Amino acid sequence: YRPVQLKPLAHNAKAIGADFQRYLSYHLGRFQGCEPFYAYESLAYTLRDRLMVDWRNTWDRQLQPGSRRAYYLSLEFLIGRALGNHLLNLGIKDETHKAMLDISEQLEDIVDQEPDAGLGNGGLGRLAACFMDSCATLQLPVMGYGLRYEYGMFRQHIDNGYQVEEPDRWLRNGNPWEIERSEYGQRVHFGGRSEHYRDDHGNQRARWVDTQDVLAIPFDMPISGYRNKTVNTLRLWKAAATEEFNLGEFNAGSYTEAVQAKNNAEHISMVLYPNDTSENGKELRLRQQYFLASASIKDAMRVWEHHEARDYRDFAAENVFQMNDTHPTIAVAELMRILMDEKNLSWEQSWSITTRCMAYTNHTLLPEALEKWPLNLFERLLPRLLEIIYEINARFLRQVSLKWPGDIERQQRMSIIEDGSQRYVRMAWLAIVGSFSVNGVAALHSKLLRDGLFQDFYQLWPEKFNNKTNGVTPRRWVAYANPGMTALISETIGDGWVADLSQLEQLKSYAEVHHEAFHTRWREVKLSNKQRLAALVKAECDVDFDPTALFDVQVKRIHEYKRQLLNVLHVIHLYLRIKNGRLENWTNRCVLIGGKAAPGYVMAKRIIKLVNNVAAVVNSDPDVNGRLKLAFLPNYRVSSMEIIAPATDLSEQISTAGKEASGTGNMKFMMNGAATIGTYDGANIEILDAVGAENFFLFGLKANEVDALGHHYQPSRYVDEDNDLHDVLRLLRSGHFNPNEPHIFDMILDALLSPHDPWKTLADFHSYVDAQEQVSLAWQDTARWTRMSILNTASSGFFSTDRTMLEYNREIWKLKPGVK
Ligand code: DL6
Repeated sequence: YRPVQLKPLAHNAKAIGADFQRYLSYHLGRFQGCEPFYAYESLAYTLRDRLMVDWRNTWDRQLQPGSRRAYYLSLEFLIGRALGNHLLNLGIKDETHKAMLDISEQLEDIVDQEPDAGLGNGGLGRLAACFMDSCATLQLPVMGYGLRYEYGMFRQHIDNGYQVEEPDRWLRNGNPWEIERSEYGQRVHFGGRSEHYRDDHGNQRARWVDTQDVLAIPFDMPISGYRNKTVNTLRLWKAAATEEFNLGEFNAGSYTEAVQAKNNAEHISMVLYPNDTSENGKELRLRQQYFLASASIKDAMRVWEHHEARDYRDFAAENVFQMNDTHPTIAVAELMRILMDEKNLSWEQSWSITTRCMAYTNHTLLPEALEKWPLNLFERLLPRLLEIIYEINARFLRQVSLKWPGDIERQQRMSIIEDGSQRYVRMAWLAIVGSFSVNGVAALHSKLLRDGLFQDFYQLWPEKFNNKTNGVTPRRWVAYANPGMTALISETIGDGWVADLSQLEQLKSYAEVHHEAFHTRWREVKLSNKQRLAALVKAECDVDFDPTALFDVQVKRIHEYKRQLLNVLHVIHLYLRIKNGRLENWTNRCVLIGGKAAPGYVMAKRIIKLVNNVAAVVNSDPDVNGRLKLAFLPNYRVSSMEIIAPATDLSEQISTAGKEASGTGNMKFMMNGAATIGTYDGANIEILDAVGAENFFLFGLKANEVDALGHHYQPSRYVDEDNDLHDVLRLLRSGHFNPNEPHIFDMILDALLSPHDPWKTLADFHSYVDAQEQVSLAWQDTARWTRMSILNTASSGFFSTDRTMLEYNREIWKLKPGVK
């Protein structure tokens, strides 16, 4: 059929209102006064229509022959809500607001109906979502590939202080943003065996036979750029049973088995693994990883072949795959398999293509998070892939032995196959060997990779290694989440900063105290954001936060290395000061902690219980009298951070140095004018450099000092030398916070006092308390604090994912940005 010329739809309130009404009545069959969710759905369709022309044009543009594209392969995309973001990007928030008012609807209420797309655990997944936003804004031809989990990150509620998990059926009412494209479904193979044969030319070949196949069905989500007529695509795969999968059993008369087989296939995309470090050894997880890698590579090849026969030797010139952590790195072996077994290329040709297409990002230094798969599982599930990995490894180890003849230990260390009573495939090693680029996500992290975890590989291929410091998108995290500050900044320096965050530098001169009017407005905006957060805390935790107090916030996954415990110890210390009448230089504080614990992570769950129990005591003690509040915010997610970040005064980034790869929450807070109290870790270091030491509360051991302490660590020494710490631990041990549940916090005390505590929490206590004292003093000088807050925002330009994506593009992807 002939391509139709699509006309852009009008952006005025009248047209938006009319389309909204049409969707509500004629499409959804709902009428005014219906459940508010349908208003959201109608408005989402109304907006999606307004993205469609640009979506299609972007796609056509990016498909031009000879154009190079990048694919971001990620098991997680923590995108959150879409409606408000598209309104911002299209620049039609005011008209839409008016259209809704005209029919007696409040836009804010409608926006609130959208469930968060929680398709990720934390930083790694949220980073992928920010990258997508920036690529669209920079008009880079980048497509995201992920999984369309039926159940995203679990919902958390608190019962008697304990975390309780509930499934997140975010698709219950459908997802108006997605478009199913079953015509582009792919078959993904599992099981079976490999068969070796000679082709017509007498060449030795292999094929994968007797497989059990699963269908991958793509669902596309639009990713709009900021006011630039560009809409990129996030393609999420859903698993479905093939026809024969069902029919085989069905014809044999066993209906139940037929349904079972269908369920098994569909399980693959059923649920996100709720772990922020890797889940080793779980068959379903490996199935998910291969399912994503295989479907996405096949799809990228289909797109590339688009109408014409292509010579695969050109593939690497036009396609690059960025692998988000080790999760999708089976893609290395899958691309090899397809090129050799299906496109009939030789090993050498296939390897040359693969190693020019693949790039790998590492996101963690924690050794327990390095994925490895038991060989027997691999063999059963992906036998042909394992053969290929063996061959990659054999050829690679030959290279190692040429460089370091006779160094057997090094060969063992570097082997993709880990030997021992149980043998494993080391996915990070496969990723490094198969990629032309390997990057960490902050300067310190990349250095520690080169000097530690990946040292052998760095010595072999120094040119592969590079750093790409993370960022966050200023559209969602400032322009959308903080409209008050956005208006003030734009009135002051113009609105160019939204798409070029380095322009925030111009705010630096306004930080000086003589800009009184600006300072006053800055504080007013913060105060109103704090009122909004206080309302949320009241609604969710029934705790009263006084917006004039210091808002001290730590929200992130609960993990021992992130040291929420250190924060709680400090709160107990402040509580004891109040009880003991030590109120010199007192600053009233509201401390907010939020985050989810992996369901199987017992210690993390106990830390949540501790926060809640300490909160109950502190908040109800009349002696405290408003000087200190503590709340645990349940179900921390993207949409709650949109309220939290703009309202925060003090950002807690207190991980054990050398353990947090980068952190990105730290950047969201900084952009919104919070000062950081933090260790010399991850991107904190770059934040400190950008804003200056006088505007950052640094404390604690450095990474090399943590290492040096190693086996000599004696936590009891710190307790003996510090009365404050001694008193805090004594109160905790006394059962003061758990009178009805004796000993439940013993495990926490034991961990803190163990010489084997890898997180060295007690070693940093004293220095943390001192830094918090400095915070309290700084807060009391309102002009100084305001200046510091403005300077944090003004210095945050570097932490835009626009900068990060430009670096990826300049040094790794080498794509040509599209034009409007
Ligand atoms: O790079 C994004 C994000 C970093 O900011 C965090 O510091 C880091 O912990 C996180 N890494 C992971 C790795 N999980 N696994 N495997 O989530 O990545």
